[in-house]
Amino acid sequence: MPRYLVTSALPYANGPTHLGQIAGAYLPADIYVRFLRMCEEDVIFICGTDEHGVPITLKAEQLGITPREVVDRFHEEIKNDFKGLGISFDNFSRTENSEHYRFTQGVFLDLLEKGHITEKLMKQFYCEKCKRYLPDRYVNGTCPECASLNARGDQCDDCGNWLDALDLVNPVCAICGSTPVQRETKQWFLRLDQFQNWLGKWYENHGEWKKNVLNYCRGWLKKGLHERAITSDLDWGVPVPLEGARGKVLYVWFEALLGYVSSTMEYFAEKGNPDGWKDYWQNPDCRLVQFIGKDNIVFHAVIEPSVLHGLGDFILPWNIPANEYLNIKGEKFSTSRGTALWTKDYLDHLPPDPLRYALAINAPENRDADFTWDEFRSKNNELADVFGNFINRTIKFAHLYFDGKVPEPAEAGSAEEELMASAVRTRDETEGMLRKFQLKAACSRIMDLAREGNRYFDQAQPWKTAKNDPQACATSIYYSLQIADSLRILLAPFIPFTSEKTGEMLRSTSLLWNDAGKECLPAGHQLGTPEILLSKLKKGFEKVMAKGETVDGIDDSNSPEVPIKESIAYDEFMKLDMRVGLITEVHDIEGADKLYRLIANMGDHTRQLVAGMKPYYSKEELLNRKVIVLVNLQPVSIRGVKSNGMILASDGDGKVFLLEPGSDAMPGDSIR
Ligand code: B3M
Ligand code: ZN
Repeated sequence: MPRYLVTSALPYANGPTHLGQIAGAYLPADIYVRFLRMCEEDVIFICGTDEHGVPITLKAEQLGITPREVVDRFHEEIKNDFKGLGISFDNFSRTENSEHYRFTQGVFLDLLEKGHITEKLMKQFYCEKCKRYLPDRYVNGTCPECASLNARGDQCDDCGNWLDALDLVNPVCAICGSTPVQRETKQWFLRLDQFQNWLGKWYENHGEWKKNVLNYCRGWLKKGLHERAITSDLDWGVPVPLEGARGKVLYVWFEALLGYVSSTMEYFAEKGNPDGWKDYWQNPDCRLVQFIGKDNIVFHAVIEPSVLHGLGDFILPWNIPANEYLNIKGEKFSTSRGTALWTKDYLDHLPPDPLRYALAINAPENRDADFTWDEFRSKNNELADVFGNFINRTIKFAHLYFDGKVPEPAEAGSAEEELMASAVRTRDETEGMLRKFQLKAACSRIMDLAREGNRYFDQAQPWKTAKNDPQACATSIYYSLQIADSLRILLAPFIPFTSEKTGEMLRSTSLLWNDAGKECLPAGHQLGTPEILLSKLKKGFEKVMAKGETVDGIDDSNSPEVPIKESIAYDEFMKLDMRVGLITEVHDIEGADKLYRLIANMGDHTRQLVAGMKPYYSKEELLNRKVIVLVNLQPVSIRGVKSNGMILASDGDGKVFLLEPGSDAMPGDSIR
């Protein structure tokens, strides 16, 4: 039986996390691990902060504090970001720790001993103004591969190539901007050239890897691998464990990749089983899955396997499902460049699951994706409508008509059999997708089941059968509750907090993947109280966030569409008959640019209405929306279209907001 060792790229402790990192390497890994746990697989999830190298020392110089103060501060901040988002690592370590020093220095000496590391003099940039060598990111310039101006001494941010600083075009010192000179310096080199053929064969055995990863690796081999410096002149990092190597540290990428191992060692040492790490890292039945962003492919698919293979008794990555970039306005998020939407800023205003859902369903799995708050809002509202509303109204009905218990169904008809069969198909198909890292497709497929549950509920019309066919009502609520429970299970890897809250409302807590599609809620099972699972967001909510205010969520504006200019006398008001309507159709009206013709489900009938909502709401925003309708009005004809009632809304700041009943109100309910 295979076991799984899942890692996420160790984030540099040079700043808080941003949504680009979450979408790339952390959320996908967490979804995958949660799924494996639900399949009762043996899996451990490992990460930690990457605390050495130029990204840290540059930050320290920018902030005027020491590197240790930088890593201590951001290790905590990053840990809090992940906790807030529910990224469920089994161990979150840090490379600034003695166990990591000991292990990486041991690896260096082992590889040196085996002839995979050699020492030699090399030319390195030196800044005569700053009087210091300029290792990797201390030099900026133009990329020799793709001509991007975003290249740094170790890597180009745009094409992801690992660079030799000396190849940079127009190199400048990253601190003072002057042109550096070249000076000789002694460094130690990893003989990557020795692994060229072996890597080629190894890649060919991994045809199942994502195309973008394989193409990238083959491209590297085509250029030919050569020895690469794995030490640098810095006073912050893991010292090179040799006489005569004063002032030299291990290059951050060489030692950080080994951070996955030292974090696993720490995990087992803390569990009182100091050799337990070997059951994973030195066990051929263990599948090492490494989630990263595409800019880290070269390090995880070239350096790391060469080092682990060179050591001899370590497993190699089983899969490296690297994601593309999540951009904002076409620009890559970047901690060091400070262009980002920070995780903490999001969590200060909104709950984690809407973001998890929005980043999962729009994940940059095979191409870059662009993040916009408008797209986030539409995904948030989709989750609230399609999933949240379904759960809520199903449980609400059980309370309204069956004393808060799962009702006794009649014999399942074809609709019920098809619905449950669809839940089983969804479970099995999405298991296949998740095992192939197609997380986005799996999430979308599960939401299709939620849509199917809504359709079943609407077609069964329990608000009608409650009165005229209670047995049919009981059957439709029974099966809707089973689907609600299956959705709770299937969406748990994506929206764990909401899934848990749903479990409290259903009083059902199994998190076994295979329980989805089964009738786990027997008749008579007592349900919990329904509550609002997810709030919808208004257009422009992010401006409120920018002002640092808390977003008040659902559009529960309590003023009508037709502005009630003057107050209505109480007894007049009491004569108004206001009912809940569910908009099922939205049509344009010939020649009327402000009007829609709407069909509303009023519980026991449907009603045609004309409403001047075109300037304020799109058709999609009106469809399946609950509104409040004034029903005891004389029907009128507007532009030749009969309107049998009026929708209530308010006006304010030149806009009109629809009045919305509580999400648990049902079509036909009277508003009093
Ligand atoms: N610290 C991630 C980055 O490029 C880098 C990953 C190390 S994984 C060993 O921000
Ligand atoms: Zn300088």
